[in-house]
Amino acid sequence: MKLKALVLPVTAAVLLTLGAPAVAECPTEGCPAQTLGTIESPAEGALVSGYVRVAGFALNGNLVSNIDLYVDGMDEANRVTPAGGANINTPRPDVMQAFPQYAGTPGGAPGYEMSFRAANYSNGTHKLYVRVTDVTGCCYFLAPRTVRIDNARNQPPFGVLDVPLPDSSIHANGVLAVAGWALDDRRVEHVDVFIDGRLEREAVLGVNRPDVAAYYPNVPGATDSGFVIFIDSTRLTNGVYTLTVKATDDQGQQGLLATRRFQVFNNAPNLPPFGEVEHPLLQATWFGNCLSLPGGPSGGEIRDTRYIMFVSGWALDTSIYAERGGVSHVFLEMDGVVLKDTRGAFGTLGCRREFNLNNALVDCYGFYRPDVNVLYPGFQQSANSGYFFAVDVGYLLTDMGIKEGNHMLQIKAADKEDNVTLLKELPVHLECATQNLDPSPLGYVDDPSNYEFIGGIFPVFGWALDLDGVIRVRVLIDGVAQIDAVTGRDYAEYGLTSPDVAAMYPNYPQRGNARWRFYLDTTKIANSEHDLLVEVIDGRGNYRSAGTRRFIVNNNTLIR
Ligand SMILES: [Ca+2]
Ligand SMILES: [Ca+2]
Ligand SMILES: [Ca+2]
Repeated sequence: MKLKALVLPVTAAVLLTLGAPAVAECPTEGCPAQTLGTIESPAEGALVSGYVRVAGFALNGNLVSNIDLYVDGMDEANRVTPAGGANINTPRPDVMQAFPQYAGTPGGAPGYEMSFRAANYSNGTHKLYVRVTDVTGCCYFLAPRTVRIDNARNQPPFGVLDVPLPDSSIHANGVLAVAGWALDDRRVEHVDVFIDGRLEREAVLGVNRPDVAAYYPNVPGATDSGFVIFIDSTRLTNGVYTLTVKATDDQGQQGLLATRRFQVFNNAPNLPPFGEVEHPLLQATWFGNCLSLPGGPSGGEIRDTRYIMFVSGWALDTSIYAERGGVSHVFLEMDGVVLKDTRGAFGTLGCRREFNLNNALVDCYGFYRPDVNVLYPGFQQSANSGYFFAVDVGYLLTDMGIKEGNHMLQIKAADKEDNVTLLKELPVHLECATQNLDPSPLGYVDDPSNYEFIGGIFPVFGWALDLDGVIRVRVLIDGVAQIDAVTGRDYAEYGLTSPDVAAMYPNYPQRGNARWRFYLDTTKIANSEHDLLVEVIDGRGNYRSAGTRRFIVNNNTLIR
């Protein structure tokens, strides 16, 4: 039944393509005989205004290199898309289901999307033409579309709902993620999420979407057009629901972004917690003072405040019943052995004040996280979901008997009924700073965040410290040193203010000006997942890694 519903509109689209006009300038020799495709949006005869989204799919088996939009004619003068101005080769599982013979071919992701500005044309009837060019140079036009432009009309907001996918079910932790983007000819005022017709939540606006900006280049605000909200699905009984997302502009004009069916099937009354580990980065070096101070300044597990390593992030739990749901504690393990637990002995709250860190609260769960609260409204503890551990590596290496070298750090969260989730497993390297006379650098990447999608020339921000002093900070992508796209140097601009770093690491030189900036040209690296390694050259001339950040490049690349 579901398959049939998908096949019908696609088959109708093929029939439209057969009526497309032939184009003299495109070679036909050696080109695939069969082409498929259509302009799905706007619909035939649609009344349009503002920024008109033109989207559909095109397929001839080859990888598409370019898709161009023409208005009122097929000559070069009628072309409206700038070079690379269309988002192409996007996945369309529904189309692949209808045409399985193309699955696995280079052209197997046949979606496209672009836009034009209606105000550039007079009111009245206009014709849209879409030309598809593949990597072999073969090209063809899709059947044209007629639209009516009315520039006096306030355009309803438009956009795309990226998740949930159609007919999907909820993730195992019970969180329903709703995310996409919305644009308007004026300004998107709010985006509302409805479940079975009832307003559930207002989404958070302003999420960075460089990919949207790439194919809506002349829409102000496209860079920050993303929205997102997370909903606790355990508050819904198991079953099928309809999700509706609407955006409203500053004049009260409403636009429907999407309607989706999704299934709630929470197979246990109490699901495990979820969350994020923000510090440390992957493959960070953790170092400490291994000289056996008799008992240390306090006799406790924090002995040398110059070498404190931090672990931080947030954790939440879905819950229908307040007495059962909720995070009870977060704990750290090294190679499977518990190092620290926010729950103290006999189930008491382990949160404590550390004398050697100006009585700061450490090894705690429950720190104020307004950012998490905004994204996870209605979840228990979401305002106070932060956790924070302070680890003295010298104490681990001397008193706890852990050996220098590579280890696995595991950060876990448990709920009130002891359902445990591994939030993250991070390889870390432990060493004694006192043995090699080269204390390792400390560093962090503030932006991009973990697994963030970035594009274009992206300003990477972070900070770096070293007890020997920081001379240079270099950025390596997948092991290759990068050149700053603005300065042309092979190192970052260092010395920007960092009061937050100074507060955490009061004993380090340059702590107040430890931030760096590096303009990364992401167009020179492939559209995929990459590792960004921060390398510090210190005052002794040592080159050392300060940690790795994983991110995803998503550029609208043009292959002509
Ligand atoms: Ca509008
Ligand atoms: Ca739970
Ligand atoms: Ca050093």
